[in-house]
Amino acid sequence: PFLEAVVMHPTFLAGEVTTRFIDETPELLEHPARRDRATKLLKFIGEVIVNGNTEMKGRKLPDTIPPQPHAPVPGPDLPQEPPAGTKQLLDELGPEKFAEWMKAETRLLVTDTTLRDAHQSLLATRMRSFEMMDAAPLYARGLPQLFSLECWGGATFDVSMRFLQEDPWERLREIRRLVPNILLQMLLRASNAVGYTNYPDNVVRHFVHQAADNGIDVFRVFDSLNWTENMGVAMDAVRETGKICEAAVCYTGDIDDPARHKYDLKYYVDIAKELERMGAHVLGIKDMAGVCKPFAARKLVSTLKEEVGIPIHFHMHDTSGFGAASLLAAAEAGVDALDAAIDSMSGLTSQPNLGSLAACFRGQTRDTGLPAPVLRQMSTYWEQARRLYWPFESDIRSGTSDVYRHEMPGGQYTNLREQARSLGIGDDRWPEVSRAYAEVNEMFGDIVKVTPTSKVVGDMALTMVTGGLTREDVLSPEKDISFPDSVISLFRGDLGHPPGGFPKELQKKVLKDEAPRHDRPGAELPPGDLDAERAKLEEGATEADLASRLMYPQVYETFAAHREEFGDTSVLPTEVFFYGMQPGQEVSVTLEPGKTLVIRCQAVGDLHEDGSRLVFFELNGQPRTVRVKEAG
Ligand code: 3PY
Ligand code: ZN
Repeated sequence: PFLEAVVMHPTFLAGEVTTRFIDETPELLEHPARRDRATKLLKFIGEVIVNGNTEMKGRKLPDTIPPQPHAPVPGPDLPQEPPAGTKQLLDELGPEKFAEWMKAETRLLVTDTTLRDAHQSLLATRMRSFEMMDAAPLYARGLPQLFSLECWGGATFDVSMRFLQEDPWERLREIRRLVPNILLQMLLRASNAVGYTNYPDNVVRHFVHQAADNGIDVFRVFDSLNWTENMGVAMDAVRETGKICEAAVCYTGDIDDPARHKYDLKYYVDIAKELERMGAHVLGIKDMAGVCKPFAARKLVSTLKEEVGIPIHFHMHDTSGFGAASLLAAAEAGVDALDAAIDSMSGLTSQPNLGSLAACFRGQTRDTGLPAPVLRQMSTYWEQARRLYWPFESDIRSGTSDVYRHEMPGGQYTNLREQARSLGIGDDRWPEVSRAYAEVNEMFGDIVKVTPTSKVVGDMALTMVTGGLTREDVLSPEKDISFPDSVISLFRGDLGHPPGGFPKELQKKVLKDEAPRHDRPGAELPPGDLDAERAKLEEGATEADLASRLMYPQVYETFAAHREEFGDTSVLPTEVFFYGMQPGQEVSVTLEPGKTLVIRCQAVGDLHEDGSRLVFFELNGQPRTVRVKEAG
């Protein structure tokens, strides 16, 4: 690297080297590790300047690059140190007594979903840790009344490694460090952990323990078919850690619609009781699509309050535009905790509005205790930060009652629209996709649709629309259909079993001669060989890294290679990470507390014959040059 630094130096490149070159260029002798990190980061920034961030390929870019907002500074009226919050209460009481406390609490408890579900549902899960860490101190000092911060799990694990080149574990540890007082919550897909398929039991257990060790306090556990048998391993593992096991029943259908009798009130009560029996500390109602209408929410919550002894936490999406009415109904029916997202990250396919929820209850018996000025400050920050993610925004402008027909989860809706667009199905044909989605659900026997089953239904809907297939075509024994692999896997029972099984005729057609499985996949799968996988890790890797590898072997490898080549790019401000730098622009980059680089982009050179360009920087006042091959 030293020699490389010499030969890449602009003075050297300009052919002006004298014997005193090394003496006159002291930055070459900087601390090698830091120097190496800086060099790698400059290489990455150079790449983005010349070739763009690969994440932005094919996306419409904003006309002007949005500036990086300043981190919100906690006001002088706030305490200097994070005051004690729910985290201290859990540490003191343990999960059982904590659940008792929740039930006895008059305040409406609120989970802020901004750092997980809100951006998963609005911005294709692309929010980087950078903005999260900027906001974290204000959460800790200004909003210690929150029940929890949902900040991890679901799709964020995969997306952070795959698309943002960030280590999800580092994100978690940093949030924990900066927010020591509020419960940190994750979404765990039971046997599917944070993936799209069932994992062996020992892999799920290992993952849960790592999550708890690295900072998670509340695990919201759900199964994508509401098959409680598939939730036991994950729930037991959470209970072993001493953290809060919030087992969730996914809400689908309509308890008030006699035509959807499969999902009647009794269905939910039975599952809730079973989850309580299995050891849940808290019962989650997970309305992933946002189809629990206000009257249903009132009936469901009041009935469950009578039928189960554990506190109830209600989660929904605002896709219909009517979400707030359901939250209000749930609150009036005695729900213990609700999910909402900071104002500027709320609404549409995200959660209902947290600031307005707090305002609505202010001065009432169930006042949330959340202060309006801090909520406003937080919302202003996220409004500015959100502009950086403009290329990931979807084009929807309003709530839609169509959600009651298609029942797509909030996190899937915009993704599927984008997937459809990429297959040449324009927005004008979206109603066909939404109708096909509803039809597929019926053909599949009216199933719960949430990751990963929702993805399977989406795959089949797109197959029908692109192939011009009707429902009769799909069901007809005569017509040959090439089913997506995910559909074959679902019908084989790889994700578990819906109540009453899949429709037999269609199952036969999908599986041809293959017999479906009847067991629980996690029990049948051979245990993961943790020792063998550990041995494949690079030196210095941790158990958390092992968990990443076990979840996503290929994604982890690619991520590790990126780290090797460019270092930890999560330290770069988002404006630089996504959009590169303009000549004359200067940014400071904090490598770690107390170690800051000042990077200035000086100029971008002409295209050389070999297809490369030189990018000229100043690093802490010293010239640095990076050569970047222009992508073809
Ligand atoms: C996920 O599993 O990621 C979800 O958000 C489901 O709603
Ligand atoms: Zn959700």
